[in-house]
This record gives sequence, structure tokens and C-alpha cells, in this order.
Amino acid sequence: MFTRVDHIGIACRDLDRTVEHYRSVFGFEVCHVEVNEGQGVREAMLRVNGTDDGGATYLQLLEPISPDSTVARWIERHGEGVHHIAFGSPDVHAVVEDLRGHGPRVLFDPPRRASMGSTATFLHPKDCHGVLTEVVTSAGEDRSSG
Ligand code: CMX
Ligand code: CO
Repeated sequence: MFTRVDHIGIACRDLDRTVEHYRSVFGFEVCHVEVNEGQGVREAMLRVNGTDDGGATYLQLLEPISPDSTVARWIERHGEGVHHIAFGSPDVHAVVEDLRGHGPRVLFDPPRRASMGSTATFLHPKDCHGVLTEVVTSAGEDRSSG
């Protein structure tokens, strides 16, 4: 079902300052920045390592761009910090099929476009022992669209 940790999503108030922390203290470099209007975030991806399924593991730093976005509301309640964990899968559509109706609640059905051209869905944290869980198929490994 899952072949790697794709990313760890970290909610922050100021993307540029948070990127600078990860760069100057830990030496991580930004490999991608984008605004995802649908999710109400500006985000930066920092590549941590490659993985043996041909993918990679990233940190995803998320800054809300509107006060009513899900990440803004989460920061309001909890402050900055780890917001979700994302697992990589070769076929997120198959994972959704598999879980629909009898697994954790699937929040995006069908899955939606996410970072760097990937396709993703989320599983409700209340059905995952308190962890908001994302499932991602990266653009390069999406077998369902071809
Ligand atoms: N991790 C763990 N628990 C969380 C959570 C999180 N990130 N976000 C909310 N919760 C918990 C809350 O603590 C709350 O629990 P209590 O009722 O016990 O207090 C409960 O879930 C409901 O929280 P809420 O503040 O009312 O939030 P909503 O129900 O409005 O939204 C969720 C929760 C998961 C449905 C929503 O955040 C969602 O749809 N997330 C998926 C999309 C997303 O997170 N996008 C941003 C990232 C984009 C990306 O990765 O590319
Ligand atoms: Co994410």
C-alpha cells in the first residue's frame, strides 16, 4: 500500500523565516515552492533523501494564505508544528478504492492535485489515532492517468 514516507507537513506562520531556519541550522535546501489556492497555503518542499522506490522524502513547510484555511485554523488552535504525515503510494486511487466505506474516512474522494504535480488524499485524524494522514502518488509514478 505505502512504499515510503513522502513528506512531513509542518505548519508555520512565516514561510520565509521557517525555510531560513531549516537552511541555516540543518542545511536543507528548498527544491520547490508553490501556492495551492485550493488548500489555502503557500508551501516549500525541502528534499531530505531519495528512497528505494525511486521517490523521495521531503519536509513540506506550509504557510496559510487566508485566515479561514485549514492550516490557519490549526495554527490558531495548536500553534506552529507538525500538521500531518504523508505516505507515498504507487496508486492513491487504488488506496481510496480499498478504504472507501470500511477504513478511515477519506477526505478527498476522488484524490486532488497536490505538490509538484502529485495526486493526494487525506484520511481523517480521528480515524488514525490522532494523525492527519495524507496519501500521495508523485507525478512520476502515477500509473492511473496513463
Ligand atoms: N492533526 C490531528 N488532529 C487534527 C488535525 C491535525 N492536523 N486537524 C484537526 N484535528 C482534530 C482537531 O484537534 C479536532 O479534534 P477535537 O474535536 O478533539 O478537538 C478535530 O480534528 C476537528 O478539528 P477542526 O479544527 O474542527 O477541523 P476541521 O474538522 O475543520 O478539519 C480536517 C479537520 C482534518 C477535516 C481538515 O484539516 C482537512 O480536511 N484536512 C485535509 C486537507 C489539509 O490538511 N490541507 C492542508 C495541507 C495541504 C498539503 O499537504 O498539500
Ligand atoms: Co502534505
